[in-house]
Amino acid sequence: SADDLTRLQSYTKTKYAEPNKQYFGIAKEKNIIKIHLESFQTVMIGKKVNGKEVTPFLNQLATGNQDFIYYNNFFHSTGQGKTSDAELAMDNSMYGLQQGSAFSLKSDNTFQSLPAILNQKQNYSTSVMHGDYKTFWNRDQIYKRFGINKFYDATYYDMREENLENLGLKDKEFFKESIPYLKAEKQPFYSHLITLTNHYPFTLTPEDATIESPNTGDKTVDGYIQTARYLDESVKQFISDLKKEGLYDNSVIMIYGDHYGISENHNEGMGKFLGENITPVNFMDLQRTGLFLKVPGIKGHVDSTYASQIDVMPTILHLVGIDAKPYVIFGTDLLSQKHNQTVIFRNGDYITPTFKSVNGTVYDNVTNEPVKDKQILEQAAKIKNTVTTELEMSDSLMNGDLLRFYDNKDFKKVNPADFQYKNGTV
Ligand code: GP9
Ligand code: MN
Repeated sequence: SADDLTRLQSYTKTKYAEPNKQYFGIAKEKNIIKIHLESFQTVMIGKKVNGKEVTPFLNQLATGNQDFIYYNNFFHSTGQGKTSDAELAMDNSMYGLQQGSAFSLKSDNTFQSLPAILNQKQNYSTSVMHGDYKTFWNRDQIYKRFGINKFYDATYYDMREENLENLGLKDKEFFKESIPYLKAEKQPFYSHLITLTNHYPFTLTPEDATIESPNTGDKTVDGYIQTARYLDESVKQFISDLKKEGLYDNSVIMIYGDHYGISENHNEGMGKFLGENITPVNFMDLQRTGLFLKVPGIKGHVDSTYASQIDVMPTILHLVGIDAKPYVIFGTDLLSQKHNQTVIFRNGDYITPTFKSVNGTVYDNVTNEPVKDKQILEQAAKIKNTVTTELEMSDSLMNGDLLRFYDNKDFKKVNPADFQYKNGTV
């Protein structure tokens, strides 16, 4: 009801983090290119197999010496909706559902999404590109509610058999064929490119496998190392093409992992690869999926701020010079002095820069041993309450479709009938 909306708004208002004056509007009118890395976990950064780096290109970006800010304590906020939950969090600053995928179950809801706001406030053209068919995850329905103008799905790409691997188009081919579509977008554009090859069960043809298998005895982990390398090479190729085509300098570029690729079922193989025993506590440490952010006018560096996917929308809004205040947003601007560093997971666990809560027990981040200090435990109990409240708020927003009651003078209601995703002709 409208009362629930009022409750929700009074909660999100207290979380609002005002923009950092130094950066507000610094990326005004820049293109925004969003590169979604399927199943990428930052534990791969710096790792080697027989002396060879798994992700040499991303490793360079992660030094902070390139143009990118590397957020090394950036986590995913996804649940059962996997890729779709990551997309939801990034574009709406909210959580997925406790069960199932909001893309599938809540696609009739009203949203006030980042793409729609960018389009309404600053005339951005918005698009998604992906080498799979448009109905997967119900994307062709929910994207209309997000106000996404164009959806370049598999029908826009050369899907001949030799170009495919696992669920769809191979990433290198996908990025190559996406370049002309990007060039054709009216600037400034907001374009979201979703990769696919680094996906369970992590298969690859021998020609595409350019790093040796680590031979952990677990096929999934072994495959993951090789598809992660393939992903790394495909991103390298894409960034170099963006430079060639003159799309690099005038664009904000964000690169992020969507969710874990290696589940608890593979703790043994993963543990063997990492040379450590994986417990439920350090499994949380592996939920870092990373954010690499290039903003024209901000020098690359490493930033150890704790954050998650829900923090991206307010960050982008402020970078292009739109105040996040009038919107219902759970995350906080990464560059704000008031950024909130408690990272909330969909299952109610959380992590802060110093301690984490896993399944109700609080652990120290340095030792991963249970915390005994009373003061910290008291602090942790308070945080746990906020975590519960926040997830309840997000659920009530979703389940009550609360944004339909929000008459926002800074937002024109999106009419899904205005959007149609025609098939491509490739
Ligand atoms: C499919 C893709 C995979 O189009 O984005 O989704 P996932 O299985 O990772 O949720
Ligand atoms: Mn995914």
